[in-house]
Amino acid sequence: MDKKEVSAMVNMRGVKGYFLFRQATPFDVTEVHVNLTNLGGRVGPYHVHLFPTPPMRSPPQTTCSNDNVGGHWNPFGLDTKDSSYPSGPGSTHDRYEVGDLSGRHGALEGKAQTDATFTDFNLPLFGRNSIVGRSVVIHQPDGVRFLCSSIGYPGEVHVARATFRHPVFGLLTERNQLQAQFLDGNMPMTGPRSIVGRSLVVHYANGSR
Ligand SMILES: [Cu+2]
Repeated sequence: MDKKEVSAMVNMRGVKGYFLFRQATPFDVTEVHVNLTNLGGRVGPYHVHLFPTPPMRSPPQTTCSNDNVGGHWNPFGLDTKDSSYPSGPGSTHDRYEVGDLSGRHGALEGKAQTDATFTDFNLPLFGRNSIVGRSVVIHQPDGVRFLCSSIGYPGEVHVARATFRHPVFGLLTERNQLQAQFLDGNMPMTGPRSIVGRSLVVHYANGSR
């Protein structure tokens, strides 16, 4: 099985940087690298949320809304309101929601920038609980959603952009990416976001079908 490396590029509200996630096999820990600049002390908690950001450009408050990216990724159904839920870092990683990155590793309160690496025992890039294809949301200290970015394969997106001038190669690359998403189990088959009964349309870069 190949090791996985995915990232979420951040470029919103003046904040620039990235989240990098690496996991060698499903049985290894995940390495998280967070690099963010120009935070200006404006943010605090951050999490993996359920869905990727929408493809159309819109203001951050719409892009990161609950309708678009959903709530925290919490496949084991932990209750953050329960008195046993850890109030900060220091507990074993299985006691936090999978998506609760700042719960396990500390929030960004008061920071102007960060460049940190964490080891995470509860952040799978493989299998049905994978975070691949979801999004990272950074909140203001008061909890309001501030910015967000999808978690994906940076190399493939780059290749797709580079090859869309040649329609045939563009289509092949797009198909590879869709297959990768299917393998990660990120296409919901049940619930309000289910893909069942919908259609798949592959567009050219200029928007034509
Ligand atoms: Cu969040």
